[in-house]
Amino acid sequence: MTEAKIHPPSAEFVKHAHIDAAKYDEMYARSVDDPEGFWGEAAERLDWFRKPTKVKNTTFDYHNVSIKWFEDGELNVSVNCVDRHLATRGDQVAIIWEADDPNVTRHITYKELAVNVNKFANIYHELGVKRGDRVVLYMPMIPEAAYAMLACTRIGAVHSIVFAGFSPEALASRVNDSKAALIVTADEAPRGGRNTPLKANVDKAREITGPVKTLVVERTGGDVHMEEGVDIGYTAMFEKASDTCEPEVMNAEDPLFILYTSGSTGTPKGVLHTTGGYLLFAAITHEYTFDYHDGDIYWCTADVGWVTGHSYIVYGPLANGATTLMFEGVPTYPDVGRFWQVIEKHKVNQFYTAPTAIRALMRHGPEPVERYDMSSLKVLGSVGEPINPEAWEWYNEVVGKGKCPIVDTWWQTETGGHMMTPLPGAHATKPGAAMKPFFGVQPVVLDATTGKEIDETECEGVLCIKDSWPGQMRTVFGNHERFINTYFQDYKGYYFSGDGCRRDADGDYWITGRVDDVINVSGHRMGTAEVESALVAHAKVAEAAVVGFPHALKGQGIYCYVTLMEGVPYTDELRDELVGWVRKEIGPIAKPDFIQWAPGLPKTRSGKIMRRILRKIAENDFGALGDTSTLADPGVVDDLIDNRMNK
Ligand code: 6R9
Repeated sequence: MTEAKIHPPSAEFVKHAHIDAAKYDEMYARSVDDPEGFWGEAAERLDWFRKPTKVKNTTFDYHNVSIKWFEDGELNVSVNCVDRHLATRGDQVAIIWEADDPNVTRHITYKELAVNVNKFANIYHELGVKRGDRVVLYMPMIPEAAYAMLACTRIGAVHSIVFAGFSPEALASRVNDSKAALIVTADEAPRGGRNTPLKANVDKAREITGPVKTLVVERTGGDVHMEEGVDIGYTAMFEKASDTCEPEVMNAEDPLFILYTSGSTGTPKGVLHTTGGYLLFAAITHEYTFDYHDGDIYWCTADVGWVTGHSYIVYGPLANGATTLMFEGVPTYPDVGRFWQVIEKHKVNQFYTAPTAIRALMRHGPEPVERYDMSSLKVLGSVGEPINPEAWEWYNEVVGKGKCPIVDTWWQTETGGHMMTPLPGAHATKPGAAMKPFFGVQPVVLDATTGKEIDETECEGVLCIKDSWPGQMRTVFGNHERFINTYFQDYKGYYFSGDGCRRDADGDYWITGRVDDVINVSGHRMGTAEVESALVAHAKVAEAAVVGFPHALKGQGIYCYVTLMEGVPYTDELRDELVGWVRKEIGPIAKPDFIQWAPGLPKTRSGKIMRRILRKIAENDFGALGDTSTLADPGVVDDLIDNRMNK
């Protein structure tokens, strides 16, 4: 392996940074040697109704996994993200909203945020939502999405956001699983000049779930069906709602939100985060990873439907009293310069996006970037998937002009916040490396077969975490056993991330991608099992196996092997129909890139599909199929290769 180019931060950057190299080393050592002391002090950055006297009470013991942080502390998230800033920064902008239409912008100050959140909370009360109830949000990227989240926290309700790109079917299964008391949506979601019919999707979802009360924010004013007694218009409620609502006193371990995410098996899991530890971890990582300073303008391009939007558009930045930019649109509308135009317009200082967006934009060359003034930028961030060195270099040179440290942040829905990332004033960066653990995070590399920790500095294996950190998920909603089996069973005593990683000779970490049956399509996580179960739900499909394959833009694409029912002919029309079917069942992000007809699938004698072989065939890598002798019928492999070649 040739050693990567190393990019140290400039002396000027280091001088103003919160954390330099020496401080990182000192703080990191303390965070793992004395977690109680480190996190106990860190917790002082939050406002507590009752300060915690206990800090950490956690065990990864397979038989009784239990994670509690600050367990006797009491606080309220909306107080931390809104009220406590009013005295010092009430007139400072909290949220800059940039609409899909480039001519529409809104600035919401902390004072205005407070009014909106309090009113929204009173609307919930009015609709009968109580502490502990689940509220599903199916929303466009509008400030009301942030109000809806914070208002839940104010009254102690638990939000569960469903990404607006998910289908009615996917929405229905999440509404049912969380037994939601209320859905909050909008009439339509404008994106890239087109409107997604959110309310109509809710109507379809309710054909499956039965009537669930729905609050409808009038985003476009488009014509939607409003059902008497079930659907409630937002504006009318808002106008008459009082702007003061007492915050609920929450225990640090009370549930804050559920977010469904894909795993290697079964339906998506409801990842549950709680109040104190999550908020602290989101806030501290936001400040240090982006080297956020008071007055900076910070922009994360994610959607609030993903964990990145939760932690790094809403909770982390607002807990820190930051100005956070919320963008409704897409990077290519009205043209491919949109990101850069927004950076110039709002003088963005920290910019956080995904490799898939960078790859899509770099295809258009430097010119669309050079049209705009990028001089406000100080730190660039990357998240969601491994960033290839070409995209990293382009991001560094064309966008950052070689002067902005790039923080490649590795983390997961389950981890609540950044787990490994360079800190911009402390570490030199290497294109494609997640570099160093964040404070309190103890990564270990395990040998996949023995499950033993590898001690050598330079190594490769599966990435596990040795001990708990405050932002860790606490359970799978309604299914603690599934939580234990998914994350603590394969490697006893550790949290298993599902990712592989390499540690280089300097001790820096490189994420190599998933080692399970999860694929990453444009930074979106998807279980191959979900796509398979959508396919076999089609009347003409007997069996399906789905794998990821390398895709130049999306990182990974979706490759499906499909066996049809006896006597059903393999036709191009049916192929198109199945592509459309999966799209409808799950949503556009799950649209298959390839469907290959498979008269048979390679299976072991015990009937297990050998995906390793299917992955190789999808990659056109027929030379490295490995041992096929354990297959029940080795002949199916030749058939699949023939089919692949003849496509
Ligand atoms: C935050 C988020 C988590 C999975 C994770 C890994 C991949 C995320 C990455 C990265 C390499 C990075 N991933 N960040 N891989 N480098 N900087 O994306 O959460 O949607 O739960 O996905 O994404 O495979 O396990 P989530």
